[in-house]
This record gives sequence, C-alpha cells and structure tokens, in this order.
Amino acid sequence: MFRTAPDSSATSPPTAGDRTALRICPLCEATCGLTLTIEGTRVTRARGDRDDVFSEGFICPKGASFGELDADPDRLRTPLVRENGRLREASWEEAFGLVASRIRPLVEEHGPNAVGVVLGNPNVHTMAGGLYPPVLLSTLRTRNIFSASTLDQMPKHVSSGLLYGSAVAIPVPDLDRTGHLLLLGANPLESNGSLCTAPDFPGKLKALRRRGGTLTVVDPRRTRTARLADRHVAIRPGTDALLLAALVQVLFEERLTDLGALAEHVEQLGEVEAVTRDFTPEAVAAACDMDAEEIRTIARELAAAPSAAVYGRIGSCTVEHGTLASWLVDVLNILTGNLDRPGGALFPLSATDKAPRPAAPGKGFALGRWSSRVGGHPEAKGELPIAALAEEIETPGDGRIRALLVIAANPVLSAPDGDRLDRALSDLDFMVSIDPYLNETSRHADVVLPPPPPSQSAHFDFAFNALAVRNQVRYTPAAVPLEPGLMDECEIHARLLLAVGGMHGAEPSAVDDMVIQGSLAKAVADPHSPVHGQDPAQLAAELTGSSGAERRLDMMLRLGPYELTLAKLLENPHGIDLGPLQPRIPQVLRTRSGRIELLPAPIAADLPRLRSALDGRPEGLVLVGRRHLRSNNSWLHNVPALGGGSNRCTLHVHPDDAARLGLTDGATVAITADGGRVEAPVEITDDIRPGVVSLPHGWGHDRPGTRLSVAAARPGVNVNQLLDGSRLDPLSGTAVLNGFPVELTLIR
Ligand SMILES: Nc1nc2c(c(=O)[nH]1)N[C@H]1C(S)=C(S)[C@@H](COP(=O)(O)OP(=O)(O)OC[C@H]3O[C@@H](n4cnc5c(=O)[nH]c(N)nc54)[C@H](O)[C@@H]3O)O[C@H]1N2
Ligand SMILES: Nc1nc2c(c(=O)[nH]1)N[C@H]1C(S)=C(S)[C@@H](COP(=O)(O)OP(=O)(O)OC[C@H]3O[C@@H](n4cnc5c(=O)[nH]c(N)nc54)[C@H](O)[C@@H]3O)O[C@H]1N2
Ligand code: SF4
Ligand SMILES: [Mo]
Repeated sequence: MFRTAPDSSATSPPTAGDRTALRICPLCEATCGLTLTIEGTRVTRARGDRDDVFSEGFICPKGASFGELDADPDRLRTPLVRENGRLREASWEEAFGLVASRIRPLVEEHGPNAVGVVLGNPNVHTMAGGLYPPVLLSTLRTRNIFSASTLDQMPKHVSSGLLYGSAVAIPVPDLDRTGHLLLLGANPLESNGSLCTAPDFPGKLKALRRRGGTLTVVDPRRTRTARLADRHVAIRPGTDALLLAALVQVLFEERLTDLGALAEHVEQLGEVEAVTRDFTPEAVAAACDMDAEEIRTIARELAAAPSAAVYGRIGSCTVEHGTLASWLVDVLNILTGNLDRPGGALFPLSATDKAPRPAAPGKGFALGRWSSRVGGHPEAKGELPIAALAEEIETPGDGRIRALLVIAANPVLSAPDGDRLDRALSDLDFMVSIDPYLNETSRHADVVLPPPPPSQSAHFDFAFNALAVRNQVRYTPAAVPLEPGLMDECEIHARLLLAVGGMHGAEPSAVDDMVIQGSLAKAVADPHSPVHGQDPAQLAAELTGSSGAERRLDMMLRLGPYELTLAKLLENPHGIDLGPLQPRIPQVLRTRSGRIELLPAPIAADLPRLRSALDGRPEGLVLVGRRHLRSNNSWLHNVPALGGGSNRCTLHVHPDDAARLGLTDGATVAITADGGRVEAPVEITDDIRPGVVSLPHGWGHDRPGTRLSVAAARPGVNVNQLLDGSRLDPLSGTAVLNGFPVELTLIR
C-alpha cells in the first residue's frame, strides 16, 4: 500500500492543459480523498490527496484506477428499454414514462407489496443512495424490501438494536488509540476495513504495534492481516460465537470483568454470566479446534490491556451464529470497560447525525414485526432476507412480487442461488435497474437507468462518516461537468420515485422540497433541535446549494451537531477534522430502559442453538470466502488494470487436503454443496487451515446478454451457486456465506 499514488497503467504524466480536482473515492469504506488529474473531461490520473484531513494521501490500487473505471467503454450512457424482448436505447423521458405506466397499474391492482425493492452495496457509496431510497420506500409502502445488508452486516444492526435500542448505533474500534485489537473475521489489508472507516487501515495496524500495542487475528486463513498480528488463531469457520462466549465465561470465572464508568448504564450482567457459564474454554475448544489454554490467554490479554477493542466483521457476521457473535463482540467490550472509552470501541458522531439530545428512554428495537409471505422469515430493520427474494417472486398468491426496482445491486451474483434468481427475474412483469452496467442482474430489466461515471457526481459519505475512526466531514462536488445526455444519479432517483409514486412529470426538485419541508417542520417542533421554535419557511429560504441534494445536505449539516453548513464544507475542500471519537453513553442509548440491555430476549432465545453447536465436529470440508485488494464484490472485474495476477477466482486448498484428495496445483475440481455445483482451478496454499477451502465471490460473468467485455473474458465462477438460500442466521435473516459444507471431485 502506498502513501503516494502509484502510476496505474491508465495514467499519464500531467501536461500543461491539465487541471486537478478533488474527489472522495467511492470504491470502499475507507473513503480516501483523491486528487484527480483531468484533461478536458477525461480523468488521466488519480493520486492520494495529501491534504485530505482524514486520508492524508493514502490510496490503494482501486483508487488509482479511478480514471480507467470512469472511462470504461462498457459503461451505459443512455437508458435502455425493453421492446419485443430486446433492450434498446431510449430517451430519459421514454424510460421514466414506461416506468410510470407499468408500475402504477400493478400497485393499484395488487397492492403495494407487488413492488419489491433491492438496494445494493454502492448505495452507501453515493449521495443519491444515501438521500433517496428512504423516501422511495416510504412512498411505495412495500414490505418487500431486500438489501445487501442480509449478505453482510445485518447481524450487527440487530445486536446494536437490541443492546442500545438503535440499529445504527455501531461502536467502532478506536484504531488510533487502542492498546490491543482482537479482530475476528476481517481482512482489512485486502478490504481496507468495514464498519470501521479508516483510510490506511494497514498503516494504523502497524502504528498500533509500533506504540507497543498488540493485535490478535482470528481467521481460518493466514491472511495479510494475520501476518501482521502478534497472535493468529486459525479457528474452525462458523465457531466464533463459541470462542467469544468462552472469552466471556473466562472473564466472569476469573473475576476479570471491570465495567468502569459503564457499570451504571448496564443491566442484566448477572444474567449474561449465568447463560455463558457452560461455555467454558474446555467445552468450546474441540468445536473451535482451538486449545483451551489459548482461549484463556486471549481472555486474560483482553482484560489486562490498558485499552482494547474487540472487532468482528464479515467472517463473524455471515455465519450461522452471526447475530450472537456480533452481540458477544460488544458484550466483551462492555465487560472489559472498553465500550465508549478512548482506545476501546466508541460511537462516532457524524456531521449529519441529529444534534445530540439529553439521555432518555427510547422506543427500543423491535424484531420480527412482520414476516415474509412464503418462508415466514421475520423482518429485521424493515428488511426481509435477500436469500428469500426468488421465492417471493416465484410463489403465486396475494402479495407476490410482480415488479422489482433494483438499485445498485447484482444479486444474481451476490446472493445465494443465482440461477434460481435469474429464472425468477425473467418471470417478473416488470423490472427496473439503476445501474451503470448491463450485468448478470440488470440484463433482466425492462428499463435500465444508468448513473453517470463517478467523476461527474458529487460525493458525501452519509453512511461512512458515522462509522469512521475519527469524526470528520468532507464534501467533493462533481469533478467533471455532467456529459450531455447523462443524468445526475440524484435526479434519476427523484424521477424514479415520482414515476412509481403516481407523480410522473413533476419536477424532481419537488422531492427534495418535500423532504426539506417535512424535516424542518419536525425540527422546529423538537425542543432539542438547534432550530427549535424558528420559522421553517425562513430556514428553508436560507439553505444554499446548486441542487436539491446539496440543499438537503446543507439542511442536515445545519440541523447536525457541529453547526456546519454546505458553504463551510466548500470553503474546506480537503475536509474538516472534528476530532477523535468521544464517549456518547448514555446519550446514544434508545432502549426502553434507557440502559444497555445486556441479555435481550431474542438473544437468550437463540443461545440453545449455540449450545447445541458445542457438539459440532464437522468431518468434511467447509468453504469460506475471501476478498482481493484489486476486486470489489461483483462489479470491478471489468477494469483491466485491476485484473490478473493473484486476483483470480481459484479455490484455495491446504496441502494436506490436496494430498488426501489427489489434487495438484492448477487441477480443476468440481465443488458441490446444497445449492449446486461449480468448477474452479485449485491453488494449493498453506495460508488456509486444513479442512477449509476458499473461493472468492462476485465472479461468474459468463451469462449471455451482458455488456462486460473484460470481465466476460475471465468470468470465473459464482461461489453463491453453491448455496440454496436455506442457511440463514435466524435472528437477522443473513445468509450463511462462510463455513458451509462442500465436497470436491477432481475433474482433470
Ligand atoms: N459468497 C459471498 N457472497 C457475498 C459476500 C461474501 O463475502 N461472500 N459479500 C456480500 C457483501 S458484504 C455485499 S455488500 C454484497 C454486495 O452485493 P451487491 O449489493 O449486489 O453489490 P455489488 O456486487 O457490489 O454490485 C453492485 C452493483 O451496483 C452497480 N453500481 C456500481 N456503481 C454504481 C453507482 O454509482 N450507482 C448505481 N446505481 N449502481 C452502481 C454495479 O454495476 C453492480 O451492478 O455481496 C455479498 N455477497
Ligand atoms: N478489495 C475489496 N475490498 C472490499 C470489498 C471487496 O469485495 N474487495 N468489499 C467491501 C465490502 S462490501 C465489505 S462488507 C467489506 C468486508 O470487509 P472484511 O470484513 O474485512 O471482509 P473480508 O476481506 O472478506 O474478510 C473476511 C475474513 O473472514 C474470514 N473468515 C471466513 N469465515 C470465518 C469464520 O467463520 N470466522 C472467522 N473468524 N473468520 C472467518 C475470511 O477468511 C476472511 O479473511 O470489504 C469491503 N472492501
Ligand atoms: S482504500 Fe478504498 S477508498 Fe481508499 S483509494 Fe482504495 S478503494 Fe478508494
Ligand atoms: Mo458488504
């Protein structure tokens, strides 16, 4: 990783006619500030912005390939509409007209649930995705809402909802100040971090060790992150919740708990002690395939550290006990007094959060307020499991999904059983995709609405500022003017909303005006708001900004905790540092008791399932995923600069397993599991523990009707075809993507 930008193959040295512009990178959660060199309207180079208050010049190969991604010739530049079964180019007017004429009658005849919505990962990386989907969902009033969250962090939302009363109150490890980091199921040296926004995560881990701190990594693979660690534990996949429960048990047994200032804010400590009593290190050791004494040591190190943070990510979430593991991560931070204290895990306060209000009991967090129609899966945070999307389209009856709006998502590759979903999508009455690519999912759409390349969009991180290791705020306007014929993604979202909401043809600014009026009316009535009692019309008139989205951002900043405005952000193009994370308990708590409810009932009810896993000693192979620094889920395989090398869709196999099965490096194997069968080349490596194989996700670009010429030339296979969607973490509806059984057969 680099402090200054490497010259990627797409870049060229600056010349006299060049100019530069700043752009926050939208490609991962690290949110690095980039300096783009622009020739005419083309981005010829991307470097790390050394003056960025947060990223201080850091960049990775993905950010460095910004220009190549931006100029990808396969990117769609006009809307597409389906006519006689084929997609053809169309005007924006025609595209939105078609949406309006097809969606409204379906809703009128079959009710709001006839329209499903799928929200994909890039929505948290665009302004449009932050501002408009909530309004779209409240306009549609459908219960058929699905997102990448149930392939990802929903377990954390559920555990936060239950513990703190707010699903979005997610504590973030204080990387810059912690003395000890216990990291489970995360590989930030490839992913650049997740639910922990930290440009230069690798540098921060190295700094932790330089200042005498320690790093323990729990991962069945010896990842690049694990190589940095003082201690690497190659756990058996899917058993983190058992390990974490044993750590809790040791803290209680050896009287190592010390809640410090938290004590007065925590309920049900004794209850947690009681329910974890039988998860001794000796009881979990065999299932985790760990040494009981090592488990005790990890617990003692955690308790002894001057400050410590336990942090779990994908490998602890997308597993059978994902919610329990997410809960136990926080329980450990609480029991050691590290939650909400510097050096531990704290709640960020972002510039667009509501201004803090005095601590008070809240409404709490309800789970399972309704269930999915076919599978009876409980909702979580208003969403249904994306693994259940296909059955909701296929199964006849009242409430069947007949039309689908897919916004920045590629579930045919990202979610379990893409073949089934592929067939289901082709049975829809109507489908809309907002997507720059014609890919495995959008190829089924009747209308494709392409957003402009990232250089032509403004950027603000609504999601990630609230997950950042330091409070800070940055805004970058579009670096290049919108190309004629393209439409800003905010306007696409606004027009889509008007089209499906029966207001087709209204000005898109009407959507923003409606939101601004509604929010200001609420704010002036709220005694804790900085604008309490003021005139909403006057406040609206004071807002600045050259678009509805900018005016909304300005409003959120003004209503936020730091007395900021859009104008102040524009005056500080490299961002404004708002200081290190600060303790926020009890103010952040929204539980009914106003305290941290340490043993919520749904968690207690799921513990017997964990207890039964104590006897689990799977004999066969299990599969886990992996990420590569130069990849990003399912959609960066079309950028030539990022392909090749070690970024390939191979199956990692331990030498012992390879020998037992007669596999040689480069051999082709068939991998079979519940959901199907795929073939992949074998890569033998002792970086993976015996009994575990690893295949990355986001590959399988071999379906007809897409326009991904580079990706299609090296398609790889879709790991999610191995899943049939039935393996879920029951509390969160999150798909089990890691630690499921597979069988290998040598093909050649
Ligand atoms: N087996 C396995 N499966 C996994 C995972 C795993 O670890 N293992 N990880 C899961 C995780 S964590 C996630 S988040 C999901 C992600 O899965 P998805 O949410 O489906 O996201 P992507 O695969 O990133 O696809 C994003 C889509 O958005 C489009 N897009 C890109 N930029 C923009 C933009 O600016 N605007 C719009 N409108 N569209 C854009 C892309 O072309 C692509 O079609 O995958 C999950 N799937
Ligand atoms: N380069 C790149 N960066 C990305 C992405 C990408 O696709 N590519 N995707 C982005 C997205 S959407 C997300 S959500 C984040 C995810 O960011 P991370 O959570 O850091 O995800 P991974 O790099 O997949 O690391 C997960 C690790 O969990 C391990 N693991 C698997 N099963 C288990 C288990 O049962 N227990 C334990 N302890 N470990 C296990 C895997 O071996 C793997 O090393 O990354 C983001 N950043
Ligand atoms: S680390 Fe993430 S945000 Fe930073 S340059 Fe790389 S892809 Fe972009
Ligand atoms: Mo994700």
